[in-house]
Amino acid sequence: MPRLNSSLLTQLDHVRVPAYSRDRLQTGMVHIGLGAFHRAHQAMYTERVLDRGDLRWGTVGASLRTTNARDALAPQDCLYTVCARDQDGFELEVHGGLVDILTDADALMAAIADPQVRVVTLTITEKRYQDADRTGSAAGILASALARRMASRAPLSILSCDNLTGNGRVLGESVLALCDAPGLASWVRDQVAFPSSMVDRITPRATAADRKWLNAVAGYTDASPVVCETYSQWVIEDDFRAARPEWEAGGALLVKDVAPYERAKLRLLNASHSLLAYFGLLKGYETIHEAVNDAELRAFLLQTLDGEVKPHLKAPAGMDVNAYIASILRRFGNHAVPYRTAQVASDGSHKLPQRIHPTLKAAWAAGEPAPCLELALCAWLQTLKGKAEDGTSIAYDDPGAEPVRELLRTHDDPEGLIQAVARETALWPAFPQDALLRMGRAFARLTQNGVSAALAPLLTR
Ligand code: CS2
Repeated sequence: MPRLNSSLLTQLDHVRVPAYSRDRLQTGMVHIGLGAFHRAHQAMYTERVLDRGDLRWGTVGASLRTTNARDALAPQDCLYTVCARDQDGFELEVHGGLVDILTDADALMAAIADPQVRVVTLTITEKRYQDADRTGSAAGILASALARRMASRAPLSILSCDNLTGNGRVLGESVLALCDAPGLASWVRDQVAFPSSMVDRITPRATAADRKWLNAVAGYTDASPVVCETYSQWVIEDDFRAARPEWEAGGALLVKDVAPYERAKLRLLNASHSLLAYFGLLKGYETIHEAVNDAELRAFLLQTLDGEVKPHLKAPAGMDVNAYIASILRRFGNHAVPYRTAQVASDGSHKLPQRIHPTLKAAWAAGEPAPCLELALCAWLQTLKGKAEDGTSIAYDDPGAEPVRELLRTHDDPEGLIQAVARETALWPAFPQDALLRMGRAFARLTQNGVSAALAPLLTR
């Protein structure tokens, strides 16, 4: 079976291929973090711009942690297949906008310093935003690259595409904190924009089964296809210093303030994902679609959103929150794109502060208890013990949760553990004492009697 590469493009049936000539692409963008999500999302919007003939926006991708992306994609001329699937079928598309893949920091800095590049986008995951290491972190690399770029005086826009409240502002602050070369900070403030954006497309890590499936339906091999849902949304703060691709061509929304969109997505969609992941793992579910179809978990989720999240959410003007919630449930039920509970659960120590803590803080500030979300934090703790209710093991990555794992080893008593996590780790915001007492009791019920017993007293319908 042939392998995907440039010469195959003219022979593909039922696969959308670039409508433009790749040899004429210029390099106008750099992307840091060449994972599946970028390729399913921002790259798709860029593809629509290229299709319309604006060929300034070829992308150089950087993947510094491993050479996996380069090893898989370079032999395919940087081409890859996006497989969008849902219950009704699938659509295949080969993207052509990626022109090169860099794996070392120096080459990446040189690319960012190139005045022809006008936009840098990032998908580096939540936890990398706390990383302030001068040489290894994204913020450090950006600061050094900007120091080189300043010589050319070419303005730049740096666009964060991670699930973080105020992602652009957070990134801009960490970059500026490292801009200590003479004159650099003030140049960056004037000439470099850090717009925020809200990104949304469910894109699980592709598996060997996905690669086999693609071989069977398309008749060629692709070492690194992307599997995602058909739905996609991108809301971008319209604050650029230099030219940018007209991503509106792919349906992106450019707005003055993305905060309401980010909030709604993080507190409704991502919070729901995390909640289903932790309770789902405890109940032995491997995927989100199984968890969302569990009657008890679904009822609990709806009640959490209706009773605890919605009342404290300032949604974007004109958004129908109930319809949005219904669409989340539908999307999560898409078994054509199985999303592993363990993947969503990973890095909870960085995700939950974006997804759940803001609602908890708002509820407590209003003097209202939020027992469902409090129990969700307990479920997270319980999964860190590594055992599902049926005794099988739970394993996922979350290095940031190490302080909690440490406390779990030394505290047997559930109420004492809740107090210790609140007191001794920096992972939770300042919880009011009554919330901690309530969580202690809820955690005791969860650990001693299981998920159903812990949910039952909270379910009102
Ligand atoms: C998920 C997100 O893995 C996770 O934590 O909640 O990646 C989610 O699929 C995306 O934000 C959807 O846009």
